[in-house]
Amino acid sequence: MYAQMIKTASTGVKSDEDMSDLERQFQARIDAGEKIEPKDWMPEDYRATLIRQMGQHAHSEIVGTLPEGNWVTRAPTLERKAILLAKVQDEAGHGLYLYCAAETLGVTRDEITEMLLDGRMKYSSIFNYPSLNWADIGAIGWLVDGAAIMNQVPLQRTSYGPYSRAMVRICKEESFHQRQGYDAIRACAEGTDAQKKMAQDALNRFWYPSLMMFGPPDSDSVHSAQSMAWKIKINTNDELRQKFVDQTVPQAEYLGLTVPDENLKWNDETGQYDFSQPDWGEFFDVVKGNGPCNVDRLADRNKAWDDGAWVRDGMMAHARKKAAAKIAAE
Ligand code: BYC
Repeated sequence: MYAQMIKTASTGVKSDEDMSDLERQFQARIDAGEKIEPKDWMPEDYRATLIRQMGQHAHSEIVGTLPEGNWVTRAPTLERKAILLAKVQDEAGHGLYLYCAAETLGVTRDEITEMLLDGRMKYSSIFNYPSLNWADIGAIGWLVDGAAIMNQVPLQRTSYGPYSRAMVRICKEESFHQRQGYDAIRACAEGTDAQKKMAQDALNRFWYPSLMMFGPPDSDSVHSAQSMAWKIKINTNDELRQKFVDQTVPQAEYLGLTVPDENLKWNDETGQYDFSQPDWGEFFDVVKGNGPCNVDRLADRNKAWDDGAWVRDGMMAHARKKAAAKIAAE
């Protein structure tokens, strides 16, 4: 079961005195803005943090294909179907780059996949919500990919070289995804009354889960301080959530849709929107495995893994045969 518990916010950042010489040299490289490469020395906690975050990120891309894949056969036009299919393929590709990047840290793709399948590793909470109608596909592209870009653009500057380079390509594709989502929901919002209602309903259901994608409030974020000291993370969860709200509210206004938050208000003093926090109780519950789709998502991924076993076995057997033939020829 998907039930890894959230730790309490107690993790501090290692002070200079507590570091070994190697750790101090490592921190100096980070502070100087150098990239860390796979063969460089790194603290074990840095490696573990990256495997956790990159693995979780890769799993999110793969699990994220499920709510969208659900609508490929029911897209309203051939053009929308072709676009959605290409987008879903891109997301699967992002998962693959990230698995490859994670493998440079000494973990295999099979190992981290198994950790997803038996619930030891997480994926983004957002994908435990269902996609109920076509406007949800617009909302996912607009809001979910919009939140993803907000989080991922700074990750292009993350300190681990392979992760940073993977993010450059991923961000280019995500920005196309966000636009296709906005265009799909715009078509609904400008359509018949029924279509407009569908677009509003999608915004109502996806708004707060999208805000949750940035992680718990900074006061409850266990990893932020150390991850930011290591430049694995560049911004805090709350900073990115605020930027997302500031960027998205005018987009909703342009569509003629209402963000489902009575407290949403422009604040002249801060130059930002004031907004309501999501229900953090719901977030922690979803992350523990109790969201509307957790069981289905993991069942789908487990089935895909089991159904694909013969392909993996066949490819391994072929690779062994080729290697043996090469040795025999030498
Ligand atoms: N869902 O200390 P914190 C996509 C966990 S893919 C579930 O703040 P951190 C897309 C967190 O793991 C989007 N769990 O953590 C794909 C930790 O638990 P553990 C995925 C969450 O790592 C297809 C605990 O809560 N993007 O966009 O410093 C189609 C405490 O949190 C969530 C990435 O993965 C969550 N939302 O910060 C469309 C980006 N939030 O591990 C779109 C890379 C927190 O100790 N990841 N938790 O058991 C990150 O930037 C960071 O990992 C996070 C969390 C900001 C997500």
